[in-house]
Amino acid sequence: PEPAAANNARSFPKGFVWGTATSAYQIEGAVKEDGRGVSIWDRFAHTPGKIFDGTNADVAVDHYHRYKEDVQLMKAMGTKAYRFSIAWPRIFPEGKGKVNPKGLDFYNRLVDELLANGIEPFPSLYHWDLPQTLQERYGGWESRETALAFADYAGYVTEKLSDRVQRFFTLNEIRTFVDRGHESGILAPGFKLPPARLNQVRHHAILAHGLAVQAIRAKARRGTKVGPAENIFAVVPIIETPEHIKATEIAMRELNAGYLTAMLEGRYTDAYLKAAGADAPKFTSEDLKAIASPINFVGINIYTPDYYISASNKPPGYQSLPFNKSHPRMVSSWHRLGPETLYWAPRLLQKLWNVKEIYITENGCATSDEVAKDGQVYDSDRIMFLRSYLTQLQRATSEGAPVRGYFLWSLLDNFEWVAGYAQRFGAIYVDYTTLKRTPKLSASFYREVIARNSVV
Ligand code: PNW
Repeated sequence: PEPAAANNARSFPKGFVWGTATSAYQIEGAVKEDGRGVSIWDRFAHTPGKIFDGTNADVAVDHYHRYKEDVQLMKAMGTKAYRFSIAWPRIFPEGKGKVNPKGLDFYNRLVDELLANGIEPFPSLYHWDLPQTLQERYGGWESRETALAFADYAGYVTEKLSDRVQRFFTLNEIRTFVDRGHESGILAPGFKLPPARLNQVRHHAILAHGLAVQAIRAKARRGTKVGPAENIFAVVPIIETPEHIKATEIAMRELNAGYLTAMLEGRYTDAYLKAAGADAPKFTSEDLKAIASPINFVGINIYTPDYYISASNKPPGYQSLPFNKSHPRMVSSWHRLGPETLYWAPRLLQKLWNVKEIYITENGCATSDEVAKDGQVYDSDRIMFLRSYLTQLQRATSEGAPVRGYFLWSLLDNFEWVAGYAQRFGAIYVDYTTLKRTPKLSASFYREVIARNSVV
């Protein structure tokens, strides 16, 4: 990448892609329209007791009908890119078999609207809304059938959109939907599986990624680019000395062993297999080859840090640190402040696996936003959050880390999964009664960052 402009030490490389991100179930609503099938999230959100505020996303922020207005809001912020997800059950209402052309029509309209407004579409093919039929018929991600069905769906969608869309993400945050959906059970489908079955779910999810990459190569227009969007463990050496950095490198590889490490190396690490023992996933060497199908870029969602120090005297050579009780956090209880994550994640991807194209596919925070008497939303803490994280990202790019773009999570306040509508991640405030959109102060901040291509 080109180094930062010499005249501004806080600049990003020329052509840096600034965008916002959302996902289908969190914003679209219209869950029964135009032939959309049911997803595991419809089922989960309608199960009493699962969602903190008892809500669901039947309407969400009605993006399905308001997408033109939303594209204008993106444009007003000056964003050049938009990461959204395609709802699998809109395209294949039962996950496979009969296709629903009206479902695809919506994404055709959205893509055209984005392009007409100078915004590059970056779709994800899966953001957790598995067709319910696949859950019932095959046991969802417990079955290889789901991975195979995903690849077929991925091939179909990319064949239709790749005349206008250059880059696709496969699955969003495999770690989150595997572990939180199948181990703690706080996300859909809400299971608490024993280790052997959990490891098999994880294996099928990364296999789905790999098979989808192959299907996209076979079906999409030549030159279509593809990669994952993973919630990696964002490890950080708490003290930046060679000793602690070395330990953090080992931690990066091992913690992500079931996800990115397998995708990038085509193998499970010895430590991963040893720790799993008799519960290790069942797989073939063909599976591993598919999982490691060559990708064009790596997307990473970065929110919260994991701090490490060296423990060179005892294996595995690293030690994770607990958070001090007073360590600042954002509204989400899991969300600790750790801006250095946006420096270290790209540096480690480059160092360990020689990754040549990186996108920050999500970064942002929930804050306790309210509309003030003058009609404005003064989210000063979101600005503080973004400035501190972006400063570290700029540090990475100025040292040559190949980060090509950044997607702020999220464009709009939306359905925050198990938290319902109680946590607001948007740069744009949504009144959930009127669905009126109001750009927050952070939207103005972000507009200035984009206009100057520099931390401001
Ligand atoms: C991501 N964690 O989820 C998802 O991709 C989004 O759909 C979601 O709205 C956003 O981040 C905010 O939560 C995460 O515990 C959930 O570290 C949990 C964690 C990280 C990301």
